[in-house]
Amino acid sequence: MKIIHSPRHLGHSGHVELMNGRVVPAFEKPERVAMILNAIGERPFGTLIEPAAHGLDPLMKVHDEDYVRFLGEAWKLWTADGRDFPALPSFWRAPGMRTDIVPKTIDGKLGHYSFDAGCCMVAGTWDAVQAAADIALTGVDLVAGGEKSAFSLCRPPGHHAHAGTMGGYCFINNAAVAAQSFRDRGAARVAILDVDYHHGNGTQAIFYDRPDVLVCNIHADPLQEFPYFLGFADETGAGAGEGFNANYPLPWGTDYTGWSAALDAACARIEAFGADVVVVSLGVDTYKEDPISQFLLDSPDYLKIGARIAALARPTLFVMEGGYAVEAIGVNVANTLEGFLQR
Ligand code: SP5
Ligand code: ZN
Repeated sequence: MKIIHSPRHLGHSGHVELMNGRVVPAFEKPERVAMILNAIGERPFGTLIEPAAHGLDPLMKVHDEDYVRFLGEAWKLWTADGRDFPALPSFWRAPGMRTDIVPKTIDGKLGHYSFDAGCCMVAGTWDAVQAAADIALTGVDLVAGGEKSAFSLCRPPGHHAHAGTMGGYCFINNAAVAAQSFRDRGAARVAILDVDYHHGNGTQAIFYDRPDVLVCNIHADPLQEFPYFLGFADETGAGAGEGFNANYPLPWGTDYTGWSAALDAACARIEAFGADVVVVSLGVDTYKEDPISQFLLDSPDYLKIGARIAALARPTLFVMEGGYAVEAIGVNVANTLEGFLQR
C-alpha cells in the first residue's frame, strides 16, 4: 500500500489549545506523524511517496472561496497587528447574530471563520494545510488510477472543517476534498466511513443534501462529547440527500463489542448504497488510553477494524484524522492497515 506523506506538516507546530479552561500545548502535534511513520516502517507493506501539487481549485469544490482565501492570509493579518505568537480565535457568532458580515479585522475574521478555539495557527500552518489536502488528492490519484487502496497521512486532520468554518484541529476537510475528487473522476457513488472518536460534523454538513456521497459516522454521543452540536442519530440527510447520512453515536465507555456492532451497521449501509469507492476518515482516538477521549478500544482491535473495512471489497482510501495517544498511535494505525491488507 502506498503511504502519501510530506514533511511540510512539521511547520504546524508549537501551537496551543484551550482544555478545561486552560491554555495547554496542542494535542494535535507533529510527533503523531513521526510515530505513525515509525510503526509503518517496521512492517512490510508501506511504500512512502510524496504528494503532487493540485492547487486550490479542488479545495474550493467543497469549501467557500472566501474561507480558503482567509486561511491563506490569516497569519499575515495576525502578525501585521504586531503579534509574534500563535493565532487563536476568542469570539464567535451565536444564533440570532449576523452571519453575512465578514469583519475587517483579524479577530473578527477568526471568529467568523471558526466554531471553536481548536484551530491555532502559526507561520507554517497554511503550508501544512495545503500539503495535507495534496496528500488526500494524491491518494485519490492512486486509487482512481487502479490501486486497491492507499493511505493519505494527512496532518492537520480535516473532518471537523465545514465549507466555511474551521474547528477541532481541522482547516481543510481532506476527506471531503478526496470524496469530491473521486466524484469528479467518474465515481458515481462515494461512501465516507468516519471512524474517528469525534463526530465528523464538517463532512456531514458538506454532503448533507447530496445523494451521491453517503456519509457514515461512528462517534461519541454529542450529548457528552465534542462537537456537541451535531452528530445525533436523527440527522439522516436533507432534500435529495435524505437517507444518505447515517450517525452511530455511542456512549462514553464503549468497548470494541459495542463499537464493532456500529461498524457492522455502517458497513451494511455502505453495501446497500453500492459505493464505488470508500473514503475512510481514520481516527484512532477511540483507543482506551487516548488523552482526550472516552472509548475503550485496544490495539489488537484495529486489526479487526481493518479486516471489516476490507470485507467491503471496494477501492479504499484511508485519510488520517485524529488519535492523540502518541505512544500507541503508530501501532493502532499500522494495525488497521495490516488488518485491511491481510484479509
Ligand atoms: C480531529 C479530531 O480528533 N479533533 C478533535 C478535537 C477535539 N477538541 C475538543 C476536545 C475536548 C476534550 N475534552 C476533554 C476533557 C478531558 N478531561
Ligand atoms: Zn477525533
